[in-house]
Amino acid sequence: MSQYAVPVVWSPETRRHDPRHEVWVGVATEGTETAARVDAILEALRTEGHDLVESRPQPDDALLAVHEPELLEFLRSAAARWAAGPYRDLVGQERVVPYLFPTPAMTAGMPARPAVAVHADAGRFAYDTMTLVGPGTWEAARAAADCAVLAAGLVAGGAPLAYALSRPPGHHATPAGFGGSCYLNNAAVAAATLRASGAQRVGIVDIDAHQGNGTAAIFYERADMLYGSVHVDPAAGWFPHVVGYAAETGVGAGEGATRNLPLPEGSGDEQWLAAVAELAEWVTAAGCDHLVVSLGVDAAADDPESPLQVSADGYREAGRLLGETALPAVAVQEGGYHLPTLGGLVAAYLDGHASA
Ligand code: SP5
Ligand code: ZN
Repeated sequence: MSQYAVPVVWSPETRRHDPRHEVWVGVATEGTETAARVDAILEALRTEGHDLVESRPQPDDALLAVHEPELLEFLRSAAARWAAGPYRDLVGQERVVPYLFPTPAMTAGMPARPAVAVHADAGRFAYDTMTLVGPGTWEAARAAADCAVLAAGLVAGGAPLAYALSRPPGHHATPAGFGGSCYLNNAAVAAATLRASGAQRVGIVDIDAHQGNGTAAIFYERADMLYGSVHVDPAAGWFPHVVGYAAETGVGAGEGATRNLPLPEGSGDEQWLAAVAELAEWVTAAGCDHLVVSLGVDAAADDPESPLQVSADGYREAGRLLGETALPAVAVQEGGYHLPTLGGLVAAYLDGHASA
C-alpha cells in the first residue's frame, strides 16, 4: 500500500473518443487505445484507495503554450466537416481518415493551398493513418489535456504527486501534428502549467515503450524543459521510426536538454530500470525543480504494442526511482493496452512513487 493516497484526476468525457479501426499497413485493425482503458485504470486505482478527482474544463493557455492554434482548430472542427458530407454517407463511416499528405514531396515549392476536403486537409496535421478523428475525439482529447492541467495545478498547490488519467494519450502529438493515437500533448500541457505556476525547470521523464516524439519536438530548443525517454529502439523498426535516436540531444538553447535512451527489442527490468535510474539522476543533476512523468505502461511484457518485457515489479521500482528524486511530480497516462494488467501496472508505478 502506498504511503499516501494519490489524487487521480479523470473525466468521463475522455470515454467519448472511439478509435474504431486503425488503418495499419493496408488493413483495418481493431484500435487498441479504447475507452475501456479508462475504466480499467479507474477501477484499479479506486481499489488501491487513491483519491478520485473529477476534472473540469480548463482555460486554453497551457494548450496554446504547446500547440499551434491551427491544429486545435482542425481537431475541434474535423468531425463536423466530415459529417457535413458528402463522403460520410458515400462510404458509410464516421471518422476522418487522412488520405493525402501534402509534404514537400508533393508541393515541391508550388503555392499549395489548404485542401477543401477534410480527409485531404487532415494530411496537413496527421502524420500517420492510424489516428482517426471521429465524433467525440475532440471532446475526449480536450478533457484529457484538462486532466493534465488540473493535476499540475494540484502539484503547484503543494501535492507531492498527482496522476492525470489522460486518454487519449498525448506524447506523440507535436506542435502542429497528431499521430500515434495522440491528439493533444497532455504531458507537455502539464509541464507548461507547472512552468506558468512558478516552476523554473521541469524534467519530463518518458517511460512509455515508444519515444515521445511530440514532447521532444515541442521542447527541443528549450533549456527550461528537459525531455528524457527510455524506449524501444526506433532503429529496430519501431514507432516513431524516424526519431528517438540517442544522437538527438536538443538544439540552440536546448542543446543537452533532450536525452534518448533506446533499448533493444526484448529488454526487461534490468536494462530498462538502469535507463530509468539514469534519467532520474539526470533531471536531478540538471537542477529541475518539478517532474512530469509520461507514464506509459506499454513497456510491460504482456502489452501488444511493444516488444519490451518489463514486469509489474519493474514499474513499481521505476516509481520508486523517480519518487526518490523528491521532486513534486505529475504522472500523466500515456500508452498501455493490455486491459487485464493495465490498471495493476499503473497502480504499481504510483505505489512505488508514493512509497519512495
Ligand atoms: C501512446 C502510444 O503508446 N502510442 C503507440 C503508438 C504506436 N502505434 C504503432 C502501431 C503499430 C501497429 N499496431 C498494430 C496492432 C493492431 N492494432
Ligand atoms: Zn507507447
